[in-house]
Amino acid sequence: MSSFSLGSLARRQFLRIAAATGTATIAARSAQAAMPATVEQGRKVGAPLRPYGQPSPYEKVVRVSTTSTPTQISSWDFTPLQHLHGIVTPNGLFYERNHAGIPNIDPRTHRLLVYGLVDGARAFTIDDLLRYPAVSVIRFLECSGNTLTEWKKPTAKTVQVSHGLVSCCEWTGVSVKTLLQDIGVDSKARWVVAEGADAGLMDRSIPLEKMMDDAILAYAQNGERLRPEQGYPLRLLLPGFEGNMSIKWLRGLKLTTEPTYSREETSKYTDLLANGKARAFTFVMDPKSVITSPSGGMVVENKGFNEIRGLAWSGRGKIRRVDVSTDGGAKWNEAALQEPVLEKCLTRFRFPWTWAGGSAVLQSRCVDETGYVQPTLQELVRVRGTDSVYHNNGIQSWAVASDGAITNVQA
Ligand SMILES: Nc1nc2c(c(=O)[nH]1)N[C@H]1C(S)=C(S)[C@@H](COP(=O)(O)O)O[C@H]1N2
Ligand SMILES: [Mo]
Repeated sequence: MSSFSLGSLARRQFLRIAAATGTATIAARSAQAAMPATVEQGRKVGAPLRPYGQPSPYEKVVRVSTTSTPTQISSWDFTPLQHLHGIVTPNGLFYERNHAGIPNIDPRTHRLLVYGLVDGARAFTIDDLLRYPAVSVIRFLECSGNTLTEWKKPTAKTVQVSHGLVSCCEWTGVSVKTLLQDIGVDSKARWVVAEGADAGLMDRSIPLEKMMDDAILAYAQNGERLRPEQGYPLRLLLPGFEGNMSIKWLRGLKLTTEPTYSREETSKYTDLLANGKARAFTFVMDPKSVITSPSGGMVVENKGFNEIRGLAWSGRGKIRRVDVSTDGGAKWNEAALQEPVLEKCLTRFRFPWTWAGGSAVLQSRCVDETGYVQPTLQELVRVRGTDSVYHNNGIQSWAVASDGAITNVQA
């Protein structure tokens, strides 16, 4: 038995090739460079290089915007969840929620001002922030208004419109903790007011504890600098908290003793209960899941094997388990979770379903690592009433008719 290293194997292969062709490699290479490109006869030459790639012209997957705003001043559009794969949302399909349009910000003149209860206010340029140690995490972002149309009756035709105000990407930036520790925080500080530079005057009070835990000053998403829609050149990212608090086009962080009670945390982004009181500061996005395929507007074409696919996420941590029902919640079956299963991140689940051809009601229900079980809509309504706008994480039902057509129902 002879043993040899990888190096000697490669060398032997090289010698064999050189012997077979009877030429020295160097000579062959220079002859190749002088030759024009060869085109197989009868074949059309393909498209030239592009400096920035685009999807295939056969793929028509796009965001769709809401029809319930009268102007584009306040606007939102939905991620096409039913057409995506895996857990990462491509940058061009990340959902958008803009209260006053997308500002055009020159990163050379933009500043982040950190002031209030700190050891000396400081203004940072984007280049300053790029010099700090960087962190990257894959985290979902969900508008707490996601699924707001579904409180009273099934309304959205597709999962894109019922659940598409959630997206997930790899965010890169500076952890807020690193920056605040560098500046020095006054021991009296408890809250941080984050301020946006758009015309919408978005400001939200965030517990200092959250800021020192896992908040990020993000300047990049999925490997490239933020898209203007996502807050270019800088946004706050508060993993697991309602999307509204992840202030885009971030220009200010003010450290205070008390929350500010801004418009966005009093008149808006509170949850009116049936007794006339409102829940306020409902920061964390509770566990939620939805079947994305097959889902509303689709048609199940084949009897027999169909894979049920969906997404689950929790603002409290990792998804521990997802169950799928095909009979409106009478019987539940455990779905497989696709790795990686990360905290505060979309988790893909799959369930092998054999459709016999009759009618069915498809549902998914998730449990996170804290043991929280996703409620039915009825359970949620019992506690919250139907005057709430935000934080609808109820179980979604899709009815499959005997012809395979799928519609949004409440089961
Ligand atoms: N400055 C600013 N920040 C903002 C908003 C905004 O309109 N202006 N919208 C908020 C809301 S309601 C949500 S849900 C998220 C949406 O982030 P996205 O557009 O990147 O998906 O940004 C939040 N941050
Ligand atoms: Mo939002």
